[in-house]
Amino acid sequence: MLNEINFDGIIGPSHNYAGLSLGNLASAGHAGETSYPRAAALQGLAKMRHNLALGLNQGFFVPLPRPNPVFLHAIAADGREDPRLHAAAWSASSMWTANAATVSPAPDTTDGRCHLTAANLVTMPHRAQEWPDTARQLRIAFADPAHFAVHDAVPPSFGDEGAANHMRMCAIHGAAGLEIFVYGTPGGAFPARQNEQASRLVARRHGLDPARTLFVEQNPAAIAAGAFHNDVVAVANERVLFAHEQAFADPAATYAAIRAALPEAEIVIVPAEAVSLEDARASYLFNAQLVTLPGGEMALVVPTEAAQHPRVGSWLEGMLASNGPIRRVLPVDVRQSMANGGGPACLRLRVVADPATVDPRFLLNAAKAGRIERVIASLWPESIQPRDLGSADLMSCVISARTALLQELELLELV
Ligand code: SUG
Repeated sequence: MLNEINFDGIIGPSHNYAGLSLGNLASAGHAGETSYPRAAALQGLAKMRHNLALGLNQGFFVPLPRPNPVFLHAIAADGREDPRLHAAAWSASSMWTANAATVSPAPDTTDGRCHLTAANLVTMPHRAQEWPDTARQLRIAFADPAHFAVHDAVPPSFGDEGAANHMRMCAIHGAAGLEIFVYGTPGGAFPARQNEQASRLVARRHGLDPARTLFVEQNPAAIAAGAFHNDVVAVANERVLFAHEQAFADPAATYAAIRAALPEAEIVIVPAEAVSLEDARASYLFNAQLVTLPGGEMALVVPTEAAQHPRVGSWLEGMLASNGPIRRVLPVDVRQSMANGGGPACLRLRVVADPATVDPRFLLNAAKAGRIERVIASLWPESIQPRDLGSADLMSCVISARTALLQELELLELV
């Protein structure tokens, strides 16, 4: 049976704060700080366990090879390069699997298979190196050609950030959906990472029905306020869209187009007078996982920062007291990822599929979570300072930690 599976990125042993992402104010604000990879990965694992305990399907992807030898070779690294360029080779940014790919589930596509296109992430050098290794992993996890088609990234001329700029609305996960691609227009203070042509190209490749596909422009003011991805200001699940009033360039036309394509749509709009774009960016209210619990109720899995934020917290209380479609708010602590601009929703890629068609090595259960935890707790570095990046000791530590994880998960073909 088709169901939503959330694939979280296991946070890699080289997690650090090098401040590499222009326009991502959390990344810039924490540049140079000491990071705690072990705590980070345990926080990510705790979120996966939290969602598993809710009765949701949970999968994971393993960290990509870091420092990336292919990237170090490509930049002719010899110790004289810009330290930020060197740090890029060490970035653990593949943890944010919402940027791994765009996913169109089988009911939406002409050939009745689930299509995944790896995101090229070309706007940021430290992220642009991810996709060949991501595609390799996707081709193992979703290897069954009767059910899945995995595509390489779109040409680098068109920036593509994957599921972070894509939403899907439908009556229930297994039914045909409305796919909404959200792109940015360049010219603002910060990069508009998602290019419209990339979105259109992905939709054509996936064989989507134009009558059930929308292309919507992000509000340039949201990007300027630090919402470098659409998922910092909006999230959708089944018939519900939860969005900031200023998420889209033309909100009224966007809501009308959604309602025309999906009459049962319910749109929950958070007004700017209650929660400003700045509050949304600082609290990551919308970078939440909006999920349907096995009983049919919808829950919003928010970062603790959102629940504790004075205006956002009281808005959430008001929402729960009203009779809206979102019935529960569940905070999770992913602070180490948050400090690099990655909330609960950044850490997961949603795939609607029958779990029986996925390579079981990528699916989580309680016993496997325990095994992953033991590897992280014993081998992930406790802390990293950006100046440690490049040290031979740290290099052998992060490489052997990742290899031990792959061995534990019987995924050594990804070494
Ligand atoms: O691409 N941060 C990531 C955060 C990605 C969040 N994902 C979603 N919103 N879906 C980024 O900006 C910081 C890395 C550093 O600065 O070292 C970073 O890459």
